[in-house]
Amino acid sequence: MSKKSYLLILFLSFNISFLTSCKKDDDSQDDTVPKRDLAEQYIAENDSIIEFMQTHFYNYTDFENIGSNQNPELIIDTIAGDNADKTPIFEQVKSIDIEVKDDDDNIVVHKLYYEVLREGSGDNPTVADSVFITYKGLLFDNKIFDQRKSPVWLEAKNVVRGFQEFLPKIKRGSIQINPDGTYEFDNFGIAFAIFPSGLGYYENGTGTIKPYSPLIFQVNLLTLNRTDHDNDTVLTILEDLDGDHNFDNDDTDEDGFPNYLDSDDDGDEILTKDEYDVNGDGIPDDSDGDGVPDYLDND
Ligand SMILES: [Ca+2]
Ligand SMILES: [Ca+2]
Ligand SMILES: [Ca+2]
Ligand SMILES: [Ca+2]
Repeated sequence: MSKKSYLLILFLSFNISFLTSCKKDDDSQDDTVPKRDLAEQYIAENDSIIEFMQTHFYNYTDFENIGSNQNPELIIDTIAGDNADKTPIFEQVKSIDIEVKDDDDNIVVHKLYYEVLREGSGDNPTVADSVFITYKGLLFDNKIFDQRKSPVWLEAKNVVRGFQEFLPKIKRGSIQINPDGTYEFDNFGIAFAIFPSGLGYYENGTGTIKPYSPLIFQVNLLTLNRTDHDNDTVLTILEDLDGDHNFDNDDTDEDGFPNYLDSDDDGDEILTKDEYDVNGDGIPDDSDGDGVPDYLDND
């Protein structure tokens, strides 16, 4: 693919909003249907995900010993008939635990199941980075609800929680430049994840996704960019001080701008970039030795 067409894709990707977790539009909600309890819904959905994984397999033989420039598509099917001897997904996946808050701020731990299909050759994104990906989204009835075969840039912090938390499990590839100046990505990470609606669209659904639907995604992670949204030299991932992967609830000087969008995080009128790491040793400066780095310390 040429550089020109990648630029076009970059431009088009600004319009991509499907994966974005949008807040609910009150006008479109049916108030007669109360929202389900998150803890109860999670237990029911996790049971159905486990049952699905015990009774289904994926085309794992297509991913054994794949070359660095092959990208098979994930196919999931029922274990039955000719496929009765296939290994169930349940025996192959790993899981991660993700804390989700319900409306009363109670934490309900959600399991996300995933499998890496090709390791990838580079480093991993964080939950704050921009990623250049192709992907496919599937429902349990095998219907594709979204697919990008041409790569798009997405910001991990702007997509649904399960997708955001899954991305750091995948490594990027390398760029191969051809003699004619075109380039392609090689040996990038390929993985899939299955997660409950508490990490997806929950009671809202969207498009062909019904409310309370678990989701399956295959992601090919071509490359990534580290983000520093406010250009204050502190990477966005480091501006999530409480580490909850929500970047909007960290606002040291309480000026209404979360730290990742604030070039003076402690409001002392010294720009963060001028007090974060002045001696350049890679460790945030702490002049008065009180344990609070200068850029977050307004005295
Ligand atoms: Ca920053
Ligand atoms: Ca946070
Ligand atoms: Ca900042
Ligand atoms: Ca400051």
